[in-house]
Amino acid sequence: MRSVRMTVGMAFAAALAATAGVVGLAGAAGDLSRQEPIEVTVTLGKPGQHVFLPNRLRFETGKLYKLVLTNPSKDPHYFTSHAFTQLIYTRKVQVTQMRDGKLETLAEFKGAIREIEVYPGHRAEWWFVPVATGRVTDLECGIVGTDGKSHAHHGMVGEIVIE
Ligand SMILES: [Cu+2]
Repeated sequence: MRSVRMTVGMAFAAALAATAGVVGLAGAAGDLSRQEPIEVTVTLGKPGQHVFLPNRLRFETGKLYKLVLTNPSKDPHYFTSHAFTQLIYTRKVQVTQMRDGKLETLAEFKGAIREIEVYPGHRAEWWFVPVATGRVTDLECGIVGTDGKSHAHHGMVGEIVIE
């Protein structure tokens, strides 16, 4: 008679598989876009200056981020980085505003997003999960001012690192 020997590791794996019902699900993290978001705020422009504040952003794959884009300046500004959009999964974009001391949502957009323009005095929230690592340097605002030069030319550029 051939004896069946089960190691502790095998027993643990079998128990996990029994709990999960399906072996392949034992280590799955579930819906990554449904976790509590990590809030990151980027200010677009400040009086007399076309800049992203901060202009170096860092994210990690697998985490849900709520990137809040606020524009306190008197000009509209873009948050544009095509390379960045290739490294993330967008859950939604929301247009929000403060009313009577409460943040209310005016609109919500779902699907792939390529760039966001925020008008003076307003804000938008970009909810996404980075899915690939990389360093991109094409973050810029392409709006052209009355001087015929783009905001990017005046320094409204930035870098995004996903680790
Ligand atoms: Cu701009």
